[in-house]
Amino acid sequence: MTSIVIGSWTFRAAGREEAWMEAKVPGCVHTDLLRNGNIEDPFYGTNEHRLQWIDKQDWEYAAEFDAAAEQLDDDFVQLVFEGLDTYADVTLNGSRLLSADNMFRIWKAEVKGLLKESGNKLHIRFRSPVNEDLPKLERLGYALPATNDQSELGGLGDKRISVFARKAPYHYGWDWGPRFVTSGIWRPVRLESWSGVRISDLFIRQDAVSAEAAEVTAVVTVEAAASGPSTMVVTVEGREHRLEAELETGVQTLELPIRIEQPRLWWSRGLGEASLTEFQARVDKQDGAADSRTVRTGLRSVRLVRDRDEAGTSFYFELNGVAVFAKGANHIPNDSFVSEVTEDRYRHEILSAAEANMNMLRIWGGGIYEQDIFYDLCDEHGIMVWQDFMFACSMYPGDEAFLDNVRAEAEDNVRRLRNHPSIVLWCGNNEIDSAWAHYDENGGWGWKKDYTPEQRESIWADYEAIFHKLLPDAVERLSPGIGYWPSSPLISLTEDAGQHAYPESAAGDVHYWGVWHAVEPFENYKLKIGRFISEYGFQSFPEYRSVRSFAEEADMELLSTVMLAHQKNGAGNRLIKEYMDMYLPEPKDFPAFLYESQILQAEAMKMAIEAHRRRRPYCMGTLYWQMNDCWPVASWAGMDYFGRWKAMHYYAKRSFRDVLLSADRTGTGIDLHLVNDLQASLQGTLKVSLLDFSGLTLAEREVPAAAAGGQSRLLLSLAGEELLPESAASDSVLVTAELVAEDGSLLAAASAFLEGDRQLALAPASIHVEEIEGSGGSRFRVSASRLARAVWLQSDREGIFSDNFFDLVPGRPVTVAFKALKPGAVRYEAADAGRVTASSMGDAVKALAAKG
Ligand code: BMA
Repeated sequence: MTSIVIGSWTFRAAGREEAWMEAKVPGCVHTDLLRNGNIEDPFYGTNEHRLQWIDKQDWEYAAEFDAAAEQLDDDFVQLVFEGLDTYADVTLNGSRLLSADNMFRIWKAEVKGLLKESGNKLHIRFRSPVNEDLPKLERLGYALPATNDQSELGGLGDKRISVFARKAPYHYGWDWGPRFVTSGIWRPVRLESWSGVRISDLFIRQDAVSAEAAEVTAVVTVEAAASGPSTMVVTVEGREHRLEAELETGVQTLELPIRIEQPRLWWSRGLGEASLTEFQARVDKQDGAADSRTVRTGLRSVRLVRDRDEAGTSFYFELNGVAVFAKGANHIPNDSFVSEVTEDRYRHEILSAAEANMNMLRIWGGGIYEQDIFYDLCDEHGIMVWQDFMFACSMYPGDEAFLDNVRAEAEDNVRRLRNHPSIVLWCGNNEIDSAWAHYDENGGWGWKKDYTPEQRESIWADYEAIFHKLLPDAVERLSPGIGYWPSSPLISLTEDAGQHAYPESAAGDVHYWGVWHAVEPFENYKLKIGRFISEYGFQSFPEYRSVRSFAEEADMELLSTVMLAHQKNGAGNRLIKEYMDMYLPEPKDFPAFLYESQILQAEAMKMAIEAHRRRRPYCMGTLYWQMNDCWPVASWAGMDYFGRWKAMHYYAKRSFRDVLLSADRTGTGIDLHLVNDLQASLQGTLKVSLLDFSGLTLAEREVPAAAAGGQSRLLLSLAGEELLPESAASDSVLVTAELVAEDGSLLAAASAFLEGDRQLALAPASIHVEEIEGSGGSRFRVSASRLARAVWLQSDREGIFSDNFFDLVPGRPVTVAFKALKPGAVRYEAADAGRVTASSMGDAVKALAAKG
């Protein structure tokens, strides 16, 4: 098969006869307009509001290309469009090829008869998604709920039309994302040709995998120009497996069972190597035609276990027979303009997940089915993927054309992604079952109230057709063995009120938003624990440097127009302030406020993550909302749009460690827990100290400590006199705990204060950062003469520290390393941090600044 990419394109507004401008494909209209200097940076200030005209307009893209002689001679020639966003009419040399209506599908057209040797003219007209879908709303006669669709901002009043388009839902705005309803060619366009025979798909179906043997079937889709005898050989790990087959003209599937003894298994990070195995299939026809194709997969068995137990029903992933505690976050697209996400940005994201000890990411249903590289990286780094289909927080139409479109979308994507060992679950949608709450009159988000009983039944029937029938059928047919979960969150499909999840459900997965949306205290994270918590979160601001990318100095206040434009969750900025007044000392200025907002978020998430992990095995998964951002904004993300780790990402790295010592301030004292996510058991000594803020040891204690593989246990409860001798003041002491192995190595550490941050006797820091000689600016010794709370190290180069936002105890200096991603590299490498400065909470507090 020969394949060339059609790479050189121009574009212009349709129907205006303006000059053609250079376009970048893959790309979209917004970024093409920006590159040509026709619009200003969409992310800057309030520019978003002025760019809403773009989606009311049709756009045209054109390319001229030559076809290689051998392609013209081939039996079959196809144009393959991997992604057209969204309503597109395509012509080649004036002849109509196809009309597309789904961003998530792969579109193909036979072009053999139309192709010339040179000067082929490919033309795509993108019809405005707004003009296209408004009539569909008219025709339906009533609106469908679409909570996050920012139609007003788009100038459409209350006409929320996102649900009619098979297009990334977040393009229409979300509670962390701007409204940029793009159009364009968002994935490559290729000219593909072949003669004789070709392998158009190779699927390694994993029928039964264990440590003894992997029984797989190579499912090979073969297209033949003519019938005739052939030999297929599948090579894996140097061994050839053969099948003689009589091919028919056209498309057929050949299946070849293969047994691999003692396979190298694919494990998620923390449990073992993420070993990958390559399979090559080759078909040789007796008439001389031949083709081959290679795929990479990981051999593993995976199962979503939902078994009844004394507490309810379990919900966990079993990988190669081992129960896995899932640790990670929810992923959204890395950019409002998805084709702007370079491979290095993907590398940074997935490496950041692995570096922070995660083993799972949920690709949330309001974005896109991700690019191949996302899954490749997850495969390589042992990050399991919970894959939503792209439906979120809305009800969808269910007419036949819509269903057919969704079916084709599901087939394209499940087929494209099914060799990735990282994908452990397909999930129908985000939050729709619980938002509509069909069987609970007063449940859900109040959507049902707007509809007559007939309308309700019809809307729900449409829902069931997609999420209880069409999507599970596609997964079962195309990726057998991988679990399907209809909606997140959900208890189970009981078809009664018991179906819809609530935060304390003892079955299914839960989303807990009482903290944040319902302004409940952080401490409720310790109470509202489900079997698998697939969402919970707390907002913060990006750091000062990132805020300055969209705001001027004059905009730097919480309720300025620009800061509010970069906060998409109505009450968000006020909520951050409210919680800060509850938990942290008042910051001295706006930069200090930004910093404290990050500590606030990090402390909230630490409380949640560790509470979830301590409840293992009742709870077996914790995925916070949200991993990343699609533009610079105040949001629940742990790393900002520029990939800069917020305090939260560093905190998550500590709280997700496979061996965790967790210090829980209970109200009466401090409990020390040990959580062991490893398969092997642990043994050691727990060394506990009480220190004052000058570093003086006030009390010490040692107890033996052990935990079996996969166990969480309470090691020690400290209270009363034992915790705090009369001579000491609770506002200026901390408890440190270390788990030390028999050979003296440190297995885990934790610390806790006896009071909240508002009560602590903090002081401005005098932190000493000393570069370690010979480290080329990549390693530092950090020390303080008095306790420094939440020490923030800042470098003037981009990169990550091995640790940051930590409490620094006098007499206990720490060494930190600085690493960065080299372009094209697959891991972080030691790098020169440039100038490094350090500050702490004591420097941010208003009362202390006034004194100083
Ligand atoms: C959950 C997510 C998103 C949303 C987030 C914060 O509901 O599924 O829809 O962005 O909460 O509100």
